[in-house]
Amino acid sequence: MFVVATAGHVDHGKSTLVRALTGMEPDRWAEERRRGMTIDLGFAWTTLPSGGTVAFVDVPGHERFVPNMLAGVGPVPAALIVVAADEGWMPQSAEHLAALDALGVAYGLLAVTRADLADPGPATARARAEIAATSLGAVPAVAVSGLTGAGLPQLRAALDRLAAQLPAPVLDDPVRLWVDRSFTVRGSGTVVTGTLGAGRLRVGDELELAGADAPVRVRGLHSLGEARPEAAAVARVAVNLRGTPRDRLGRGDALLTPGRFHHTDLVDVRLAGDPAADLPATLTLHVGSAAVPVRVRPLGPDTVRLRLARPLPLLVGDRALLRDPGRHHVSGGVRVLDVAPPPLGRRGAAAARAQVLTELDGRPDLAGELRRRRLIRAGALIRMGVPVYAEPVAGDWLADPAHWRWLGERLTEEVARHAREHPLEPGMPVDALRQRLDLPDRVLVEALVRPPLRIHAGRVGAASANALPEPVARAVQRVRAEYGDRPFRAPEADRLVDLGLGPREIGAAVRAGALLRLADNVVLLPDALDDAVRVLAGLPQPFTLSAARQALDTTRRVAVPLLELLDRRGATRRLPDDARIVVT
Ligand SMILES: Nc1nc2c(ncn2[C@@H]2O[C@H](COP(=O)(O)OP(=O)(O)O)[C@@H](O)[C@H]2O)c(=O)[nH]1
Ligand SMILES: [Mg+2]
Repeated sequence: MFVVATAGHVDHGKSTLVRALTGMEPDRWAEERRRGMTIDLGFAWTTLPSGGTVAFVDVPGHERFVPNMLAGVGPVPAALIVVAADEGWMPQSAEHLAALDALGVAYGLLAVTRADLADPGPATARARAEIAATSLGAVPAVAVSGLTGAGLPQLRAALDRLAAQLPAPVLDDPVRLWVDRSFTVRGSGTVVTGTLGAGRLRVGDELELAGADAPVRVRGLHSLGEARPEAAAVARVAVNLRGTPRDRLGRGDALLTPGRFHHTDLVDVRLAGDPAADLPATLTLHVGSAAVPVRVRPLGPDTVRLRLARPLPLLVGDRALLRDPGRHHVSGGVRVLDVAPPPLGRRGAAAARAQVLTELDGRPDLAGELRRRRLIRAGALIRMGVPVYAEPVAGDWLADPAHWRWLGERLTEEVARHAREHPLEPGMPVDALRQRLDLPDRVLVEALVRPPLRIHAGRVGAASANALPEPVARAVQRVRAEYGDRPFRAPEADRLVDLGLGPREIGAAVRAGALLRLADNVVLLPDALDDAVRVLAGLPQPFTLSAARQALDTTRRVAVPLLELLDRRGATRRLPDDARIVVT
Protein backbone atom coordinates (compact mmCIF):
# COMPACT_ATOMS: atom_id res chain seq x y z
CA MET A 1 0.00 0.00 0.00
CA PHE A 2 1.07 3.55 -0.64
CA VAL A 3 -0.13 6.37 1.57
CA VAL A 4 -0.33 9.94 0.36
CA ALA A 5 -1.54 13.03 2.18
CA THR A 6 -3.32 15.86 0.44
CA ALA A 7 -2.16 19.44 0.87
CA GLY A 8 -3.47 22.79 -0.27
CA HIS A 9 -5.64 25.80 0.40
CA VAL A 10 -9.24 25.45 1.59
CA ASP A 11 -11.86 24.95 -1.13
CA HIS A 12 -9.31 24.07 -3.81
CA GLY A 13 -10.95 20.69 -4.32
CA LYS A 14 -8.86 18.26 -2.25
CA SER A 15 -11.76 16.34 -0.78
CA THR A 16 -13.66 16.41 -4.08
CA LEU A 17 -10.64 14.91 -5.81
CA VAL A 18 -10.24 12.17 -3.19
CA ARG A 19 -13.96 11.42 -3.50
CA ALA A 20 -13.69 11.27 -7.31
CA LEU A 21 -10.67 8.97 -7.19
CA THR A 22 -11.94 6.59 -4.51
CA GLY A 23 -15.70 6.81 -4.45
CA MET A 24 -15.37 7.21 -0.69
CA GLU A 25 -16.37 10.12 1.50
CA PRO A 26 -13.33 11.67 3.18
CA ASP A 27 -15.35 14.18 5.17
CA ARG A 28 -16.48 11.89 7.98
CA TRP A 29 -18.25 14.38 10.19
CA ALA A 30 -21.81 15.58 9.76
CA GLU A 31 -20.57 19.08 10.49
CA GLU A 32 -17.97 18.79 7.71
CA ARG A 33 -20.65 17.74 5.24
CA ARG A 34 -23.07 20.42 6.42
CA ARG A 35 -20.40 23.13 6.10
CA GLY A 36 -18.85 21.60 2.97
CA MET A 37 -15.48 21.95 4.62
CA THR A 38 -12.91 19.50 5.91
CA ILE A 39 -12.16 20.08 9.58
CA ASP A 40 -10.36 16.93 10.55
CA LEU A 41 -8.43 14.24 8.72
CA GLY A 42 -10.29 12.04 6.25
CA PHE A 43 -9.34 8.60 5.00
CA ALA A 44 -10.13 6.88 1.70
CA TRP A 45 -8.45 4.41 -0.62
CA THR A 46 -8.63 2.93 -4.08
CA THR A 47 -6.90 0.54 -6.46
CA LEU A 48 -4.51 2.03 -9.00
CA PRO A 49 -4.10 0.82 -12.64
CA SER A 50 -1.04 -1.21 -11.57
CA GLY A 51 -3.18 -3.12 -9.08
CA GLY A 52 -1.53 -1.42 -6.11
CA THR A 53 -3.53 0.39 -3.48
CA VAL A 54 -3.30 4.05 -2.66
CA ALA A 55 -4.66 5.33 0.64
CA PHE A 56 -5.31 9.03 1.06
CA VAL A 57 -5.07 11.05 4.20
CA ASP A 58 -7.22 14.03 3.28
CA VAL A 59 -6.32 17.11 5.28
CA PRO A 60 -8.20 20.33 6.02
CA GLY A 61 -7.03 23.39 4.17
CA HIS A 62 -8.44 26.08 6.43
CA GLU A 63 -5.81 27.97 8.40
CA ARG A 64 -7.61 27.25 11.69
CA PHE A 65 -7.04 23.54 11.19
CA VAL A 66 -3.37 23.50 10.25
CA PRO A 67 -2.55 21.46 13.40
CA ASN A 68 -4.92 18.75 12.12
CA MET A 69 -3.25 18.93 8.73
CA LEU A 70 0.16 18.48 10.36
CA ALA A 71 -1.00 15.43 12.29
CA GLY A 72 -2.02 13.90 8.97
CA VAL A 73 1.11 14.66 6.96
CA GLY A 74 3.59 14.09 9.81
CA PRO A 75 3.85 10.32 9.42
CA VAL A 76 3.25 10.24 5.63
CA PRO A 77 6.20 10.46 3.22
CA ALA A 78 4.33 11.58 0.07
CA ALA A 79 2.02 14.47 -0.74
CA LEU A 80 -0.64 15.27 -3.32
CA ILE A 81 -0.55 19.04 -3.55
CA VAL A 82 -3.79 20.52 -4.77
CA VAL A 83 -4.14 23.99 -6.28
CA ALA A 84 -7.31 25.33 -7.89
CA ALA A 85 -6.86 26.56 -11.46
CA ASP A 86 -9.26 29.44 -10.85
CA GLU A 87 -7.75 30.67 -7.59
CA GLY A 88 -4.10 29.88 -7.98
CA TRP A 89 -1.48 29.98 -5.24
CA MET A 90 -3.00 30.97 -1.86
CA PRO A 91 -1.79 31.42 1.76
CA GLN A 92 -2.42 27.85 2.88
CA SER A 93 -0.92 26.56 -0.38
CA ALA A 94 2.21 28.24 0.86
CA GLU A 95 1.83 27.21 4.50
CA HIS A 96 1.15 23.57 3.64
CA LEU A 97 4.11 23.51 1.27
CA ALA A 98 6.31 25.09 3.95
CA ALA A 99 5.18 22.31 6.31
CA LEU A 100 6.01 19.58 3.81
CA ASP A 101 9.38 21.20 3.20
CA ALA A 102 10.06 21.51 6.93
CA LEU A 103 9.28 17.82 7.38
CA GLY A 104 11.56 16.98 4.47
CA VAL A 105 8.83 15.32 2.40
CA ALA A 106 10.60 14.37 -0.83
CA TYR A 107 7.86 12.67 -2.88
CA GLY A 108 4.91 14.48 -4.35
CA LEU A 109 2.57 15.27 -7.14
CA LEU A 110 0.74 18.45 -8.15
CA ALA A 111 -2.95 18.30 -9.08
CA VAL A 112 -4.39 21.51 -10.53
CA THR A 113 -8.11 21.15 -9.86
CA ARG A 114 -11.15 23.00 -11.06
CA ALA A 115 -9.51 22.96 -14.49
CA ASP A 116 -13.07 23.13 -15.95
CA LEU A 117 -13.38 26.64 -14.47
CA ALA A 118 -10.13 28.24 -15.64
CA ASP A 119 -6.98 27.67 -17.66
CA PRO A 120 -4.77 25.55 -15.41
CA GLY A 121 -1.57 26.92 -17.02
CA PRO A 122 -0.78 29.90 -14.76
CA ALA A 123 -1.65 28.06 -11.51
CA THR A 124 0.47 25.10 -12.64
CA ALA A 125 3.47 27.26 -13.48
CA ARG A 126 3.33 29.17 -10.19
CA ALA A 127 2.82 26.04 -8.09
CA ARG A 128 5.61 24.11 -9.79
CA ALA A 129 7.99 26.99 -9.25
CA GLU A 130 7.07 27.22 -5.56
CA ILE A 131 7.38 23.45 -5.09
CA ALA A 132 10.68 23.21 -6.95
CA ALA A 133 12.32 25.33 -4.25
CA THR A 134 11.47 22.79 -1.50
CA SER A 135 12.42 19.28 -0.45
CA LEU A 136 9.93 18.00 -3.04
CA GLY A 137 11.89 19.41 -5.97
CA ALA A 138 10.46 19.15 -9.49
CA VAL A 139 7.13 17.31 -9.33
CA PRO A 140 4.84 16.03 -12.10
CA ALA A 141 1.67 18.08 -12.56
CA VAL A 142 -1.76 16.93 -13.73
CA ALA A 143 -4.72 19.19 -14.53
CA VAL A 144 -8.01 17.66 -13.36
CA SER A 145 -11.64 18.36 -12.78
CA GLY A 146 -13.32 16.69 -9.88
CA LEU A 147 -16.60 17.72 -11.44
CA THR A 148 -16.20 16.33 -15.00
CA GLY A 149 -13.61 13.67 -14.22
CA ALA A 150 -11.21 15.10 -16.81
CA GLY A 151 -7.57 14.26 -16.02
CA LEU A 152 -8.40 11.56 -13.48
CA PRO A 153 -6.90 8.68 -15.55
CA GLN A 154 -3.69 10.71 -15.95
CA LEU A 155 -3.68 11.43 -12.23
CA ARG A 156 -4.11 7.72 -11.43
CA ALA A 157 -1.19 6.85 -13.70
CA ALA A 158 0.90 9.59 -12.09
CA LEU A 159 0.05 8.20 -8.62
CA ASP A 160 1.22 4.78 -9.77
CA ARG A 161 4.54 6.24 -10.95
CA LEU A 162 4.96 8.08 -7.64
CA ALA A 163 4.26 4.89 -5.68
CA ALA A 164 6.97 3.09 -7.63
CA GLN A 165 9.53 5.74 -6.64
CA LEU A 166 8.99 5.52 -2.91
CA PRO A 167 11.69 3.73 -0.92
CA ALA A 168 10.70 0.30 0.36
CA PRO A 169 9.60 0.30 4.00
CA VAL A 170 11.91 -1.32 6.53
CA LEU A 171 9.91 -4.25 7.84
CA ASP A 172 12.25 -5.23 10.69
CA ASP A 173 12.25 -1.76 12.15
CA PRO A 174 10.40 -1.31 15.43
CA VAL A 175 6.85 -0.01 15.22
CA ARG A 176 6.13 3.60 16.06
CA LEU A 177 2.51 4.14 15.13
CA TRP A 178 1.50 7.76 15.62
CA VAL A 179 -2.17 7.78 16.50
CA ASP A 180 -4.24 10.13 14.35
CA ARG A 181 -7.68 9.06 15.60
CA SER A 182 -9.09 7.13 18.50
CA PHE A 183 -12.67 6.07 18.99
CA THR A 184 -14.77 3.41 20.65
CA VAL A 185 -16.50 0.63 18.78
CA ARG A 186 -19.38 -0.89 20.70
CA GLY A 187 -18.45 -4.41 21.73
CA SER A 188 -14.80 -4.01 20.75
CA GLY A 189 -13.58 -1.16 22.87
CA THR A 190 -10.90 1.34 21.92
CA VAL A 191 -9.69 1.61 18.33
CA VAL A 192 -6.89 3.85 17.13
CA THR A 193 -5.79 4.55 13.58
CA GLY A 194 -2.53 5.65 12.06
CA THR A 195 -0.10 5.29 9.20
CA LEU A 196 2.29 2.40 9.81
CA GLY A 197 5.50 3.65 8.20
CA ALA A 198 7.82 0.79 9.18
CA GLY A 199 7.68 -2.62 10.82
CA ARG A 200 4.77 -5.01 11.26
CA LEU A 201 1.80 -5.35 13.55
CA ARG A 202 0.09 -8.62 14.45
CA VAL A 203 -2.99 -9.47 16.44
CA GLY A 204 -1.77 -10.44 19.91
CA ASP A 205 1.27 -8.11 19.83
CA GLU A 206 2.12 -6.19 22.96
CA LEU A 207 2.89 -2.54 22.44
CA GLU A 208 4.14 0.22 24.64
CA LEU A 209 2.10 3.33 25.18
CA ALA A 210 3.89 6.33 26.67
CA GLY A 211 2.62 7.10 30.12
CA ALA A 212 0.91 3.70 30.57
CA ASP A 213 2.62 1.47 33.07
CA ALA A 214 1.60 -1.80 31.43
CA PRO A 215 1.89 -2.79 27.77
CA VAL A 216 -1.27 -2.70 25.66
CA ARG A 217 -2.30 -5.69 23.58
CA VAL A 218 -3.52 -5.71 19.98
CA ARG A 219 -6.91 -7.35 20.02
CA GLY A 220 -7.76 -6.80 16.41
CA LEU A 221 -6.36 -5.16 13.28
CA HIS A 222 -8.09 -3.59 10.32
CA SER A 223 -6.61 -2.21 7.16
CA LEU A 224 -8.64 -0.83 4.24
CA GLY A 225 -11.78 -1.68 6.14
CA GLU A 226 -11.04 -5.40 6.52
CA ALA A 227 -9.97 -7.41 9.56
CA ARG A 228 -6.48 -8.89 9.18
CA PRO A 229 -4.18 -10.97 11.37
CA GLU A 230 -1.19 -8.86 10.38
CA ALA A 231 -0.34 -5.55 8.75
CA ALA A 232 3.05 -4.68 7.29
CA ALA A 233 4.29 -1.19 6.48
CA VAL A 234 3.40 0.92 4.66
CA ALA A 235 -0.25 0.71 5.65
CA ARG A 236 -3.16 2.59 7.06
CA VAL A 237 -4.18 0.57 10.09
CA ALA A 238 -6.91 0.56 12.71
CA VAL A 239 -5.82 -1.14 15.90
CA ASN A 240 -8.29 -2.46 18.44
CA LEU A 241 -6.65 -2.43 21.86
CA ARG A 242 -7.54 -4.75 24.68
CA GLY A 243 -8.23 -3.22 28.06
CA THR A 244 -7.25 0.32 27.15
CA PRO A 245 -9.82 2.98 28.00
CA ARG A 246 -10.44 5.42 25.19
CA ASP A 247 -9.42 8.38 27.35
CA ARG A 248 -5.97 6.88 27.81
CA LEU A 249 -4.85 7.70 24.31
CA GLY A 250 -5.57 9.91 21.36
CA ARG A 251 -3.99 11.87 18.56
CA GLY A 252 -0.32 12.51 19.21
CA ASP A 253 0.21 9.36 21.24
CA ALA A 254 2.32 6.61 19.76
CA LEU A 255 2.07 2.84 19.99
CA LEU A 256 5.57 1.43 20.14
CA THR A 257 7.50 -1.79 19.98
CA PRO A 258 8.27 -2.24 23.69
CA GLY A 259 11.72 -1.18 24.89
CA ARG A 260 12.82 0.26 21.56
CA PHE A 261 12.20 3.95 22.10
CA HIS A 262 13.58 6.54 24.43
CA HIS A 263 10.93 8.95 25.69
CA THR A 264 12.55 12.31 25.88
CA ASP A 265 11.53 15.82 26.82
CA LEU A 266 14.88 17.34 25.90
CA VAL A 267 16.36 17.32 22.41
CA ASP A 268 19.07 19.18 20.56
CA VAL A 269 18.07 19.89 16.98
CA ARG A 270 19.34 21.55 13.83
CA LEU A 271 17.08 24.10 12.18
CA ALA A 272 16.60 23.52 8.48
CA GLY A 273 17.19 26.16 5.86
CA ASP A 274 17.93 29.72 6.88
CA PRO A 275 16.89 29.87 10.51
CA ALA A 276 15.08 32.97 11.64
CA ALA A 277 17.38 34.90 13.95
CA ASP A 278 14.46 35.83 16.16
CA LEU A 279 12.96 32.41 16.88
CA PRO A 280 10.34 32.87 19.63
CA ALA A 281 11.14 31.39 23.04
CA THR A 282 8.04 29.19 22.92
CA LEU A 283 6.75 27.31 19.89
CA THR A 284 4.84 24.16 19.08
CA LEU A 285 6.78 21.11 17.93
CA HIS A 286 4.93 18.94 15.43
CA VAL A 287 6.29 15.45 14.91
CA GLY A 288 4.38 12.40 13.78
CA SER A 289 0.81 13.17 14.79
CA ALA A 290 1.94 14.95 17.96
CA ALA A 291 1.91 18.66 18.70
CA VAL A 292 3.77 19.63 21.87
CA PRO A 293 4.63 23.07 23.23
CA VAL A 294 8.39 23.58 23.52
CA ARG A 295 10.74 26.11 25.04
CA VAL A 296 13.51 27.07 22.67
CA ARG A 297 17.07 27.68 23.84
CA PRO A 298 19.44 28.82 21.10
CA LEU A 299 22.81 27.09 21.06
CA GLY A 300 24.67 27.58 17.79
CA PRO A 301 23.82 29.58 14.65
CA ASP A 302 21.48 26.82 13.43
CA THR A 303 21.11 24.62 16.51
CA VAL A 304 18.73 24.89 19.45
CA ARG A 305 17.76 22.89 22.50
CA LEU A 306 14.06 22.14 22.87
CA ARG A 307 12.41 21.44 26.21
CA LEU A 308 9.16 19.57 25.47
CA ALA A 309 6.06 20.03 27.61
CA ARG A 310 5.64 16.26 27.53
CA PRO A 311 8.04 13.49 26.54
CA LEU A 312 7.88 11.96 23.06
CA PRO A 313 9.46 8.80 21.63
CA LEU A 314 11.97 10.56 19.39
CA LEU A 315 14.94 9.14 17.51
CA VAL A 316 18.13 10.69 16.21
CA GLY A 317 17.40 11.84 12.67
CA ASP A 318 13.68 12.47 13.17
CA ARG A 319 12.28 15.36 11.17
CA ALA A 320 9.90 17.69 12.92
CA LEU A 321 8.42 21.11 12.46
CA LEU A 322 8.28 24.19 14.64
CA ARG A 323 5.23 26.39 14.34
CA ASP A 324 4.16 29.59 15.99
CA PRO A 325 0.46 28.94 16.70
CA GLY A 326 -0.17 32.59 17.56
CA ARG A 327 1.12 33.84 14.25
CA HIS A 328 -0.14 30.92 12.09
CA HIS A 329 3.34 30.53 10.87
CA VAL A 330 5.58 27.55 10.18
CA SER A 331 8.85 28.65 11.73
CA GLY A 332 10.79 25.87 10.08
CA GLY A 333 11.85 22.29 10.08
CA VAL A 334 14.19 20.67 12.51
CA ARG A 335 16.26 17.55 12.45
CA VAL A 336 16.83 15.78 15.75
CA LEU A 337 20.53 15.51 16.53
CA ASP A 338 20.47 14.19 20.08
CA VAL A 339 17.59 12.77 22.12
CA ALA A 340 19.61 12.47 25.35
CA PRO A 341 21.74 15.60 25.42
CA PRO A 342 23.91 16.47 28.41
CA PRO A 343 22.74 19.13 30.89
CA LEU A 344 24.23 22.59 30.41
CA GLY A 345 25.15 23.44 33.96
CA ARG A 346 28.62 24.90 33.90
CA ARG A 347 29.51 28.29 32.48
CA GLY A 348 30.50 27.90 28.87
CA ALA A 349 28.68 24.59 28.56
CA ALA A 350 26.22 25.96 25.98
CA ALA A 351 29.02 27.23 23.76
CA ALA A 352 30.87 23.93 24.07
CA ARG A 353 27.68 22.08 23.24
CA ALA A 354 27.08 24.28 20.19
CA GLN A 355 30.55 23.32 19.02
CA VAL A 356 29.79 19.61 19.44
CA LEU A 357 26.51 20.00 17.54
CA THR A 358 28.31 21.40 14.50
CA GLU A 359 29.67 17.88 14.00
CA LEU A 360 26.25 16.20 14.09
CA ASP A 361 23.94 15.86 11.11
CA GLY A 362 21.17 13.63 12.44
CA ARG A 363 22.55 10.51 10.82
CA PRO A 364 23.07 7.90 13.54
CA ASP A 365 26.80 7.64 14.18
CA LEU A 366 27.87 4.91 16.58
CA ALA A 367 31.54 5.89 16.75
CA GLY A 368 30.62 9.52 17.39
CA GLU A 369 28.09 8.61 20.08
CA LEU A 370 30.69 6.45 21.82
CA ARG A 371 33.27 9.23 21.61
CA ARG A 372 30.85 11.67 23.20
CA ARG A 373 29.25 9.34 25.74
CA ARG A 374 32.33 7.18 26.40
CA LEU A 375 30.37 4.37 28.03
CA ILE A 376 26.77 3.46 27.27
CA ARG A 377 24.55 0.40 27.20
CA ALA A 378 23.72 -1.00 23.77
CA GLY A 379 20.00 -0.83 24.60
CA ALA A 380 20.20 2.88 25.37
CA LEU A 381 21.78 3.59 21.98
CA ILE A 382 19.24 1.47 20.13
CA ARG A 383 16.44 3.35 21.89
CA MET A 384 17.93 6.59 20.58
CA GLY A 385 17.84 5.26 17.03
CA VAL A 386 21.55 4.46 16.80
CA PRO A 387 22.14 0.96 15.41
CA VAL A 388 24.74 -0.98 17.38
CA TYR A 389 27.21 -3.10 15.43
CA ALA A 390 30.20 -2.94 17.82
CA GLU A 391 31.05 -5.62 20.36
CA PRO A 392 30.33 -4.73 23.98
CA VAL A 393 33.33 -4.44 26.31
CA ALA A 394 31.41 -6.10 29.14
CA GLY A 395 27.80 -7.15 29.59
CA ASP A 396 25.87 -4.90 27.22
CA TRP A 397 28.22 -1.96 27.73
CA LEU A 398 29.86 -0.29 24.78
CA ALA A 399 32.90 1.91 25.19
CA ASP A 400 34.80 4.40 23.14
CA PRO A 401 38.05 2.55 22.36
CA ALA A 402 40.32 5.44 23.42
CA HIS A 403 38.39 5.94 26.65
CA TRP A 404 38.52 2.23 27.38
CA ARG A 405 42.32 2.18 26.96
CA TRP A 406 42.58 5.19 29.25
CA LEU A 407 40.41 3.44 31.86
CA GLY A 408 42.69 0.39 31.68
CA GLU A 409 45.69 2.62 32.40
CA ARG A 410 43.85 4.37 35.22
CA LEU A 411 42.98 1.01 36.75
CA THR A 412 46.61 -0.11 36.73
CA GLU A 413 47.64 3.17 38.34
CA GLU A 414 44.95 2.96 41.00
CA VAL A 415 45.83 -0.62 41.87
CA ALA A 416 49.52 0.31 42.15
CA ARG A 417 48.71 3.33 44.30
CA HIS A 418 46.48 1.24 46.53
CA ALA A 419 49.29 -1.30 46.89
CA ARG A 420 51.68 1.47 47.98
CA GLU A 421 49.21 2.93 50.45
CA HIS A 422 48.02 -0.43 51.78
CA PRO A 423 51.00 -2.68 51.26
CA LEU A 424 49.56 -5.49 53.32
CA GLU A 425 46.18 -5.75 51.56
CA PRO A 426 45.91 -8.38 48.86
CA GLY A 427 44.86 -5.92 46.17
CA MET A 428 42.20 -3.21 45.78
CA PRO A 429 38.54 -4.08 46.30
CA VAL A 430 36.61 -4.14 43.01
CA ASP A 431 33.98 -1.81 44.36
CA ALA A 432 36.54 0.75 45.54
CA LEU A 433 38.00 0.68 42.02
CA ARG A 434 34.55 1.08 40.50
CA GLN A 435 33.99 4.22 42.58
CA ARG A 436 37.49 5.53 41.98
CA LEU A 437 37.15 5.20 38.21
CA ASP A 438 33.55 6.44 38.40
CA LEU A 439 32.22 3.42 36.54
CA PRO A 440 28.51 2.63 36.55
CA ASP A 441 28.83 -1.17 36.75
CA ARG A 442 31.30 -3.56 38.36
CA VAL A 443 31.38 -5.78 35.28
CA LEU A 444 33.30 -2.92 33.68
CA VAL A 445 35.99 -3.10 36.37
CA GLU A 446 36.22 -6.84 35.90
CA ALA A 447 36.59 -6.46 32.14
CA LEU A 448 39.36 -3.89 32.57
CA VAL A 449 41.55 -6.22 34.65
CA ARG A 450 44.36 -7.64 32.49
CA PRO A 451 47.40 -9.76 33.39
CA PRO A 452 49.60 -9.36 35.34
CA LEU A 453 46.68 -8.08 37.41
CA ARG A 454 43.91 -10.45 38.35
CA ILE A 455 40.77 -10.55 40.44
CA HIS A 456 40.91 -12.72 43.49
CA ALA A 457 38.32 -12.78 46.26
CA GLY A 458 36.76 -9.50 45.17
CA ARG A 459 40.07 -7.64 44.93
CA VAL A 460 42.27 -6.62 42.06
CA GLY A 461 45.99 -7.26 42.61
CA ALA A 462 49.10 -8.68 41.05
CA ALA A 463 48.82 -12.32 40.10
CA SER A 464 52.37 -13.26 41.08
CA ALA A 465 53.75 -13.78 44.61
CA ASN A 466 56.37 -11.11 44.14
CA ALA A 467 53.47 -8.80 44.74
CA LEU A 468 54.53 -9.22 48.37
CA PRO A 469 55.07 -5.77 49.83
CA GLU A 470 58.72 -4.81 49.97
CA PRO A 471 59.27 -4.93 53.83
CA VAL A 472 57.45 -8.27 54.11
CA ALA A 473 59.47 -9.71 51.24
CA ARG A 474 62.68 -8.64 53.00
CA ALA A 475 61.56 -10.25 56.27
CA VAL A 476 60.71 -13.51 54.51
CA GLN A 477 64.14 -13.40 52.89
CA ARG A 478 65.71 -13.13 56.35
CA VAL A 479 63.68 -16.10 57.60
CA ARG A 480 64.92 -18.09 54.62
CA ALA A 481 68.54 -17.16 55.31
CA GLU A 482 68.31 -17.93 59.01
CA TYR A 483 66.15 -21.05 58.95
CA GLY A 484 66.81 -22.53 55.50
CA ASP A 485 69.04 -25.28 56.93
CA ARG A 486 66.72 -25.94 59.93
CA PRO A 487 63.45 -25.93 58.03
CA PHE A 488 61.31 -27.14 60.95
CA ARG A 489 62.55 -24.59 63.47
CA ALA A 490 59.97 -21.81 63.55
CA PRO A 491 61.14 -18.34 64.56
CA GLU A 492 60.15 -17.53 68.16
CA ALA A 493 57.55 -14.85 68.79
CA ASP A 494 60.08 -12.18 69.74
CA ARG A 495 62.20 -12.99 66.69
CA LEU A 496 59.14 -12.47 64.50
CA VAL A 497 58.68 -9.07 66.14
CA ASP A 498 62.34 -8.23 65.46
CA LEU A 499 61.87 -9.20 61.83
CA GLY A 500 58.85 -6.91 61.59
CA LEU A 501 56.43 -9.80 61.03
CA GLY A 502 53.27 -8.89 62.93
CA PRO A 503 49.94 -10.69 62.34
CA ARG A 504 49.07 -8.52 59.30
CA GLU A 505 52.45 -8.97 57.66
CA ILE A 506 52.27 -12.72 58.30
CA GLY A 507 48.78 -12.73 56.76
CA ALA A 508 50.08 -11.00 53.64
CA ALA A 509 53.01 -13.40 53.33
CA VAL A 510 50.73 -16.43 53.80
CA ARG A 511 48.29 -15.17 51.14
CA ALA A 512 51.18 -14.67 48.78
CA GLY A 513 52.37 -18.21 49.49
CA ALA A 514 55.67 -17.01 50.97
CA LEU A 515 55.09 -18.42 54.48
CA LEU A 516 53.14 -21.29 55.93
CA ARG A 517 51.17 -20.59 59.12
CA LEU A 518 50.78 -23.55 61.49
CA ALA A 519 49.30 -21.59 64.41
CA ASP A 520 49.35 -18.02 65.71
CA ASN A 521 52.94 -16.89 65.57
CA VAL A 522 54.13 -20.30 64.31
CA VAL A 523 55.31 -20.04 60.72
CA LEU A 524 57.54 -22.14 58.48
CA LEU A 525 58.81 -21.74 54.96
CA PRO A 526 56.27 -23.14 52.50
CA ASP A 527 58.39 -26.06 51.26
CA ALA A 528 58.52 -27.43 54.84
CA LEU A 529 55.41 -29.56 54.36
CA ASP A 530 56.78 -31.73 51.57
CA ASP A 531 60.14 -32.00 53.35
CA ALA A 532 58.41 -33.13 56.54
CA VAL A 533 56.51 -35.90 54.74
CA ARG A 534 59.79 -37.14 53.23
CA VAL A 535 61.53 -37.22 56.64
CA LEU A 536 58.57 -38.91 58.37
CA ALA A 537 58.30 -41.52 55.62
CA GLY A 538 61.87 -42.56 56.52
CA LEU A 539 60.82 -43.45 60.10
CA PRO A 540 59.69 -46.92 61.21
CA GLN A 541 55.87 -46.84 60.89
CA PRO A 542 53.84 -46.07 62.91
CA PHE A 543 55.77 -43.34 64.70
CA THR A 544 55.12 -41.32 67.82
CA LEU A 545 55.00 -37.55 68.23
CA SER A 546 58.28 -37.71 70.06
CA ALA A 547 59.96 -39.72 67.26
CA ALA A 548 58.67 -37.23 64.72
CA ARG A 549 59.88 -34.27 66.79
CA GLN A 550 63.38 -35.76 66.99
CA ALA A 551 63.56 -36.73 63.32
CA LEU A 552 62.46 -33.24 62.27
CA ASP A 553 64.82 -31.67 64.77
CA THR A 554 62.16 -29.40 66.17
CA THR A 555 60.06 -28.57 69.22
CA ARG A 556 56.56 -29.60 70.29
CA ARG A 557 55.48 -26.01 69.49
CA VAL A 558 56.02 -26.84 65.79
CA ALA A 559 55.62 -30.62 65.72
CA VAL A 560 52.06 -30.72 67.16
CA PRO A 561 50.42 -28.28 64.71
CA LEU A 562 52.60 -29.57 61.84
CA LEU A 563 51.39 -33.16 62.32
CA GLU A 564 47.80 -31.95 62.71
CA LEU A 565 48.08 -30.07 59.43
CA LEU A 566 49.53 -33.15 57.71
CA ASP A 567 46.61 -35.18 59.14
CA ARG A 568 44.12 -32.70 57.75
CA ARG A 569 45.76 -32.81 54.37
CA GLY A 570 45.71 -36.60 54.40
CA ALA A 571 49.51 -36.94 54.26
CA THR A 572 49.60 -38.67 57.65
CA ARG A 573 46.99 -40.59 59.61
CA ARG A 574 46.59 -40.60 63.36
CA LEU A 575 45.94 -44.03 64.85
CA PRO A 576 43.80 -44.72 67.98
CA ASP A 577 46.94 -44.97 70.16
CA ASP A 578 48.04 -41.47 68.99
CA ALA A 579 50.87 -42.90 66.87
CA ARG A 580 50.82 -41.97 63.16
CA ILE A 581 51.66 -43.42 59.81
CA VAL A 582 52.55 -41.67 56.57
CA VAL A 583 49.84 -42.34 54.00
CA THR A 584 51.39 -43.49 50.77
N1 LIG B 1 -16.27 23.11 -10.96
C1 LIG B 1 -15.53 22.43 -10.10
N2 LIG B 1 -15.76 22.53 -8.79
C2 LIG B 1 -14.98 21.84 -7.92
C3 LIG B 1 -13.94 21.03 -8.37
N3 LIG B 1 -13.35 20.47 -7.28
C4 LIG B 1 -13.99 20.94 -6.21
N4 LIG B 1 -14.97 21.76 -6.57
C5 LIG B 1 -15.85 22.49 -5.66
O1 LIG B 1 -15.06 23.33 -4.84
C6 LIG B 1 -15.59 23.37 -3.51
C7 LIG B 1 -14.53 22.94 -2.52
O2 LIG B 1 -14.16 21.62 -2.75
P1 LIG B 1 -13.56 20.72 -1.63
O3 LIG B 1 -13.22 19.43 -2.27
O4 LIG B 1 -14.40 20.69 -0.42
O5 LIG B 1 -12.24 21.55 -1.33
P2 LIG B 1 -11.18 21.28 -0.20
O6 LIG B 1 -11.41 22.28 0.90
O7 LIG B 1 -9.86 21.50 -0.84
O8 LIG B 1 -11.34 19.87 0.28
C8 LIG B 1 -16.81 22.46 -3.52
O9 LIG B 1 -17.94 23.22 -3.68
C9 LIG B 1 -16.60 21.59 -4.73
O10 LIG B 1 -17.77 21.14 -5.28
C10 LIG B 1 -13.71 20.92 -9.79
O11 LIG B 1 -12.80 20.25 -10.26
N5 LIG B 1 -14.52 21.66 -10.61
MG1 LIG C 1 -11.56 19.16 2.15
